[in-house]
Amino acid sequence: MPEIPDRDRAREELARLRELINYHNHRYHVLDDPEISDEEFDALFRRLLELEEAYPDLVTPDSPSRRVGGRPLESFGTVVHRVPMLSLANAFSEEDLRAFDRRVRSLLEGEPVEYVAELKIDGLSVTLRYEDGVFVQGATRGDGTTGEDVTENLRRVKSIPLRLMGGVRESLEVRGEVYIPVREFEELNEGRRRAGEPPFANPRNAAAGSVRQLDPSVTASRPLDSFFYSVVEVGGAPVTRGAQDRNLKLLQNLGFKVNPEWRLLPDIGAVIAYCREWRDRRHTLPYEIDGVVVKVNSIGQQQRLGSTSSAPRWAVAYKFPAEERETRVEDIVVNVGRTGAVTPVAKLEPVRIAGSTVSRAALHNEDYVREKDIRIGDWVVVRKAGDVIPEVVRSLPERRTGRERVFHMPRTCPACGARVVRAEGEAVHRCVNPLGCPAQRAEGLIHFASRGGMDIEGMGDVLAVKLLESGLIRDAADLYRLKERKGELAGLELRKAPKTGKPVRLGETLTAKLLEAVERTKQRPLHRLLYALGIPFVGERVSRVLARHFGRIDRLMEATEDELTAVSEVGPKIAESVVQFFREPRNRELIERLRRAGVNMEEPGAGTGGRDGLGAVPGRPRQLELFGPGGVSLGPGAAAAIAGKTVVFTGTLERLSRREAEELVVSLGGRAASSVSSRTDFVVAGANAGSKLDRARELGVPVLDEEEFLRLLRG
Ligand code: 0OX
Repeated sequence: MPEIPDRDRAREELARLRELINYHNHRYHVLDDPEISDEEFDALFRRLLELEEAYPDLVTPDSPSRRVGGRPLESFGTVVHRVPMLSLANAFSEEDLRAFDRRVRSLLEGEPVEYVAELKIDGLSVTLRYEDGVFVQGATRGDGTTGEDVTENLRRVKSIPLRLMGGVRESLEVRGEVYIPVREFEELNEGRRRAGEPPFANPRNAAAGSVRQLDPSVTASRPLDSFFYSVVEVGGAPVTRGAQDRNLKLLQNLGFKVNPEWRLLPDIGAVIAYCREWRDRRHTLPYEIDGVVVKVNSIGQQQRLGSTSSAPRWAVAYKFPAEERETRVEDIVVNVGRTGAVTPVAKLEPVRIAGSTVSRAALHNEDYVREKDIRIGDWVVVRKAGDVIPEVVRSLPERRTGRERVFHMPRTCPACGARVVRAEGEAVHRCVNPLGCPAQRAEGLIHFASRGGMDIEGMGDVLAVKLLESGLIRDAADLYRLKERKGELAGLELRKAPKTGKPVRLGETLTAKLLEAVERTKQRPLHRLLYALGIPFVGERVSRVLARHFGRIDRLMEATEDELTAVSEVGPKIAESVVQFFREPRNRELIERLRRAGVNMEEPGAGTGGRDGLGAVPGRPRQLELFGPGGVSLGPGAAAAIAGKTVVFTGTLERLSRREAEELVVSLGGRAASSVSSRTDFVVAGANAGSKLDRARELGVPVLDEEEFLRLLRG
């Protein structure tokens, strides 16, 4: 081992080592073309660490040693973007691309236009600042105006240069995408599964989660990579000249990784051909893309085209159509739902579609299976409807071997053995044993306790099934008597421990929590109870309408079909279902037992009989028109606050149903999206918000609670 030299020599040697290590790092992580072995590289790195340990004051901000170690942060600081990080308008078809081109050319009054097409990397957008050639700050997109300071984490991404190549001294801001390649993503998840940690849903979530770690050493352990595509500021001034193709080359010369598939294209025809090509070839790439970004090449023209409040007019994101994949139907099983509906489900050979693995798809009913001619053992085409729900598009009879089997609905319920019948004119089969069927009772109880219903914290599917199986309860009303059987409840076996085989019991702490949670539900407003009862066709929205109109459950229980259909939004099907439900003696008995247990049966603030609520009363404007849906009052600034914004709701709101909230946003000119992305302007989180809230936090998307959202609307 060489000696530790004196300070001046150490300074010189360190400078040489930094340059050498940064050079070999670039060869390895950016160019994928190393010149030296890993052992040689490690030796250089060890020497750097040794000298820095001897002379800690000689550690510079661009030292490769700063890619390792580091202390966890308490929280991320915020960064106000000097140039806003705009989102992109979408194009979903070739016609949309042509419309984009027509608009661009008409705004540029017939000037010739060239386009740059780039793959749209499905990662996390980041912006980096360099001063005097050294990386000084990295931030997430956040809401486009303000992001999170993730400098220390981005320093751990090996393909991000800590010092720019070519001796650049001017300050610089560049933007790009941090992502995890598919193969590395799968390995990462495999490791997580082995360690008993929950796997990430897709590479993008994994990348976002890894960049948003407070402990930079966790980020360092994740296989993050990057591609850069924008130069936004040079020497403290926005870039207003030049061209995108030249900027991509510049980025490459500065040491950034630039996706090599970009093309300079002469017209929209060539752009469309490029989009088609990548639509079909996207799976040959080692990373995920969700489209193509098309940009006007000339920055001068970009400047003249300008931006709307949210997106540039000079760029568009072509989004690939829903991805379709072929896989095999391993089996068709049936599922017994809360209302006794027995529905077929295809068990599929697992296949990755649109960023997650699909192994099941609902087949709805027997006719659906017959019409699509889906057989057990068939090859089928599968896609995700709206990029979320897996569905079987069609079977591929040409790939049959003769060993496939036709599916038949079982004649008896797989959960209780009772008969399964299909009523005249109905598509679904039902188990005829609503009281005795454990599957129906379990589903009913799970629904009762669900978020939109009575929202019993801590009561998941497993516990619901165990409570029923053990005989501790027979139905939802028994939940309120559980406090009398505390001891038995605490001893309830949930499962066996995987290694020791010992029973895992609910225990006293969870028992106390569960009982408290059950107790709290007594105060829920009527609409939650109505939803929780699981009356067919009465979802969250209708429950609210009914609760507001009738005010008390007794009035609803006595309502006739005519009275019900007189309520706005209640059609004959709902009316018939409600009347039938309350005619049933066992349902009336259940409600009586809930009442005796102390469960609230009134809607706070509602009038009775439709004089005050949402009901359409002749001669009186409905609240909906005076206010927003759900009677939310709208101030003069409401439209200005919402118009053009993309909003995502998550969790349970108290004042509005999810649908009402979404309608409200749309009626004010905004967009209500179902999933959180970097293009979400803000998320409104109600009680028990789940993964969408996590995702919003990961991406730095602003989160409002219900009260703040209502305040925004009131102006
Ligand atoms: C990507 C990507 C994202 C520049 C101005 C609006 C969008 N995900 O790969 N964004 C952009 O461009 C910005 N380019 C890309 N290639």
